[in-house]
Amino acid sequence: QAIAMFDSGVGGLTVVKEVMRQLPREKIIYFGDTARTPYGPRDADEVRLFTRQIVDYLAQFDPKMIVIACNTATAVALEEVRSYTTVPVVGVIHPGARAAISASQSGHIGVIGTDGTIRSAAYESALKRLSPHVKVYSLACPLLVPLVEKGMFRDSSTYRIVADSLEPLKSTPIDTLILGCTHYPFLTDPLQEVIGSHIQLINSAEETAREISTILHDKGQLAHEEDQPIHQMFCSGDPSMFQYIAKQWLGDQLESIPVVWQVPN
Ligand code: DGN
Repeated sequence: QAIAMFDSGVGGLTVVKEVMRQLPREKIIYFGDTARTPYGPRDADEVRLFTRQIVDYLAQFDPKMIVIACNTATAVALEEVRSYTTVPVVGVIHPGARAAISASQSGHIGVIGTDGTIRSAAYESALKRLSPHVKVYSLACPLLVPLVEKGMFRDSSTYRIVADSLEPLKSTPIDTLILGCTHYPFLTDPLQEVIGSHIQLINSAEETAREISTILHDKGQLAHEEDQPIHQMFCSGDPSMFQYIAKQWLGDQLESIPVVWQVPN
């Protein structure tokens, strides 16, 4: 049985990479909704509808777990997905919040994400539940996801857009910045350069993969040592850019692991 993961596009591949690293025996079935990206500007009901369609699509593979590798969908649909599925459902917001709380010394934490994620205030509530006195500085950066979907990770215009987007955080006392969108780790270099090396960037993938591992371990469902997974990747739009980005990002792992590329109808 596989771990089913999805995102509005290529962003969730940042979580896939970490799951492949921590749990190399697990089979992954990934769906990127590249035809309908970005989810950030859409209203919550529409994101919940798309999420339901993708979860229904993934159900045909009888996965042992569903990972919502998208902050926007986690923010508005996690509880609902849990209500209509029987397998464990993992989101990316609580793991990211946990990682930020343990990383921050000052308790001043920045969060960047899509409009939808920031509007939902899901990080703020998750952070405050873990540590009530923490101060949260939230900022929507709607221009960043389209750059990633176009594969523009280090272009000079990317640096300019990242600098303009982060400007409002420059005057805050944050020591930690949560990348509250799974697309943003693709932009780690420009983000770190613009915000400064004194600020720690938090990518929720590592902590999310740990949570996946703990749940599977506790349920006795971890893959066996001898399993050789063949991953399956799907996208709803043109697969060429998706495939190009996935190969760039997952490079090393893909050399040793065969991947089946498919586009659902
Ligand atoms: N990767 C998604 C997230 O983590 O919120 C967002 C993408 C989007 O569709 N804007």
